[in-house]
This record gives sequence, structure tokens and C-alpha cells, in this order.
Amino acid sequence: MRNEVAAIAREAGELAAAHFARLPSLRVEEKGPLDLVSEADRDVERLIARRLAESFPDDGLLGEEGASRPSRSGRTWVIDPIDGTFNFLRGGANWAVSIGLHEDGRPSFGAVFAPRRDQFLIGGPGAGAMINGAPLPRRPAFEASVAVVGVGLHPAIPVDDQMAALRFIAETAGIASRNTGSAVSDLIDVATGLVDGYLGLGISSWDLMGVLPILEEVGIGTTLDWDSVDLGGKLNLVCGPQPLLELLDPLLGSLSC
Ligand code: LIP
Repeated sequence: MRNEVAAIAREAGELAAAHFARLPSLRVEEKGPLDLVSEADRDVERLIARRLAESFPDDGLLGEEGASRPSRSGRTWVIDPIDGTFNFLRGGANWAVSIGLHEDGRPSFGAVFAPRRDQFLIGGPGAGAMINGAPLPRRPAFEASVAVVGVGLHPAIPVDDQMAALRFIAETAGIASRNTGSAVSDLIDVATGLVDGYLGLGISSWDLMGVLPILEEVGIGTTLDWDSVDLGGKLNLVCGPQPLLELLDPLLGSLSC
């Protein structure tokens, strides 16, 4: 499975990069306020869905841009063809292809490829975790006095909740924050240690399914209770080492969204 999924993620990233090289001519539509989709997203998702269906014909599919296929195996591949579409369409580097396997009710394996950042991660619980072909090291112990968290706030989240989240991080937790505009990029930054963790509000399962299993393998957890996660719904979560989850978890219970 590893080799097949790696090859599909690579091919998808290369197709996305080819579209990125001709940005001005891409057709772009608005899905909603501050939410864009381009022919690149759709083309890359079609490729991933086709390749996954060829390799794993009994597995289900769920994609951000509409790919959908019922599962006969109990396993479902959850796809974000380009996470960070806004960045992609503006010529930025923070975007990635994400392919994750949902199995036995939780993320079990994933591959993410950020071509413009030259980062390819693959793995999952019990399957190892690799970055660019090398083992991903476990993160050093969390130190609150120098902590920084990536933040992703979906535009549909009420502004009061967005402000409450930023205030909680700065004032109550007393830590720094960063924002790449791509959940997968933020979570790759957790893997590489640029940030200690991630706070996401209004995040979708396809933003998370590819990279969370890789992070779990190196001891990074989340506040999500997978038994109650709706794969088509919006999620609020913290991801990080246990002390960071405990530091930011009270915020989640205080929000209206
Ligand atoms: C985006 C996320 C981003 C989040 C956005 C959106 P897309 O995914 O990665 O972090 O804040 O609301 O969901 O739409 O670029 O695949």
C-alpha cells in the first residue's frame, strides 16, 4: 500500500505543480465567501480518485471537490487535492496534496506532498513516519515559555470566535501564533518543529486525514474524539503534544461555533 499511495501522491503533486506553472490561465470559481476552487483542484482530485479506485477497488472515496464512492471494505480514502487553494492561486508555496485513509473509524495512514516546499511525508500508526525518505524524528519536550502554535480559522467561523481564539492563545496561554493559510502546511510545520502544534476552527476531515496519522506515529495527538467525528462536517481541534492540548483545550469548550 505504501508504495502505491506514495506514487499517487507524487503524481498528484506533479500535476498540481504543472497547473501552478500556468496560474494566469487557470479557471477559478468561488465556492463561498473567501473560498475558491480552480480547475487545478478538480483535475488533481480526478487523478487521485481514479488511481485510488484502480489500486483499492473496494475502498470508499471522499474528496473536497466532490469525489465520492461508497466503501465495500470499511476503509475510505479522504482526499484534499490542493489544501491551501488561496495560496496556490496567489503563487505562494503553502499548499499541499493530501491523501488519508480512514479505517476503523480513525485516520490510519496518510501521504502529503507540498511540491513548492519540497516536503513529502508518509506513514501512520505502526507503519513508521518518513519525511523526504528519512525517518521523522519525535519532537523534543514541549516548553510553554517558548511555544508557538499554527492557527487556521475558516472564514465561516463567527468573527467573535476567531477573536476569542487569538486572544486565548496570546493572553490566557501566553504563547505565539503563526498562520500559513493551509492546514496541511501548518501540520507539516508541527512535524518539522517550526510550530509546536495547531489550532483549527471550522476545519474539514480532508484537511487533516493525510497528515494526522503521520503525526500520531511521532507522538503528536489531537483533541478530536474520532467516535463522534462526522467526515463531512466542520471540526474544531487542537493538535500537538499532550501539554499543549491541555493548555488550549479549554478554549474549544468556550466557543459558540
Ligand atoms: C483550507 C484550509 C485552511 C482553512 C481554510 C480551508 P482548502 O483548505 O487548509 O487552513 O483555514 O478554511 O479549509 O480549501 O484550501 O483546501
